[in-house]
Amino acid sequence: MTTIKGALIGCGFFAVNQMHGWADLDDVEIVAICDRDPARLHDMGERFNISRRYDDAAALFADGGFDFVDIATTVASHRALVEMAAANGVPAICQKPFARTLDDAKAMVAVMNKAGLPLMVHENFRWQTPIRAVKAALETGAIGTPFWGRFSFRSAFDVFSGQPYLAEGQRFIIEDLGIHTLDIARFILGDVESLTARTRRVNPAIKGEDAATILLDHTSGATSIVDVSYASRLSQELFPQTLVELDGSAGSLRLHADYRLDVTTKEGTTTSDVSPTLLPWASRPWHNIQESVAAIQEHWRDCLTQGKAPETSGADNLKTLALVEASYRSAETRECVDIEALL
Ligand code: NAD
Ligand code: 89V
Repeated sequence: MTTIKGALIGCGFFAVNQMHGWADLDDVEIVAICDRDPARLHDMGERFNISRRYDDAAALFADGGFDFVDIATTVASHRALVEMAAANGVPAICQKPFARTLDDAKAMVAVMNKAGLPLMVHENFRWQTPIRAVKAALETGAIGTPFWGRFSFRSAFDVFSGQPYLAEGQRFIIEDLGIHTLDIARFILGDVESLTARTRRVNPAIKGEDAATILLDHTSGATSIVDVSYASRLSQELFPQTLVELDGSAGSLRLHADYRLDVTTKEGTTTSDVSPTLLPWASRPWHNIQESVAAIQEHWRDCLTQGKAPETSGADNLKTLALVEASYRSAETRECVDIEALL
């Protein structure tokens, strides 16, 4: 068995999950880590027993000795780090949001393409077990051709305690969370032609919007709604579950709370439990996301070894990022935004 060697840049809040995921793969080894914050670098190094530690990404790349880099920093550094990977001939995974702007994202895709290197965006929500189950159920054809959908994430969970930077940006829920929900909508119902969005800031203690409602016109002719909120106190706190509703020509599908999937046809309703596995290092309620980290990492390993393009390649993610950009534009102008024109 050949071991694939990786380096991880950004030892913050979420990277711990990525380190656990890599540790679970027998044929992948993280050989070096990097963070400009010495305390975080030290903690991660001790926790996962990594001795090669760098406070500067340029020095990490200069020393080399790894087959891919996993960029787990926040968005401001993504472009520079992907460009560094390209310059050093290293395949890269980059966390979402891939880039601040579509222009940056296009430049990142182009530079990796030019270098002939694989690039995957860590867009993991579509890898969640319940979302894969929705896709599989749709693909059986039981509900026929879907003509309507809803992808809903509504919560009052305190995301700011783990990720304080989320309270600081002018953009919040669409860029951070809605980006996943929009990607799920694309994954389930296909690409999007145009969209219309409305946003609200309910929580006065943050700078960006914490609620958004987005109407999507899919190329297939289906219409869907993506609605996301961190301002919704509900009888049952569902963080971080995405609920899905699909109506098709022959039936319907509902992904309800607590990972219950109903598929209804003229024969009746079949209910199944599509709960994620609680991995040994995971904790509720994050286990759904944590399991999807392991799944996307396995996919990356398979893509690298088999020379396949990742599902959420940089080029693919431009189409998700375009939906984010279009949502902010539509909310500002109150007009319907053409997606193709952005790409
Ligand atoms: P964080 O601020 O806790 O961690 C980021 C770390 O990167 C920090 O320790 C910081 O010092 C380091 N860093 C930043 N720029 C650097 C640079 N140029 N060189 C070296 N180190 C650098 O952030 P986080 O909450 O862990 O989020 C990181 C990324 O992961 C964000 O893009 C966020 O959106 C994403 N995220 C994804 C998911 C998911 O499910 N996919 C969940 C949470 C966060
Ligand atoms: O997935 C994310 O990017 C996270 C969270 C689920 C908390 O919004 O920031």
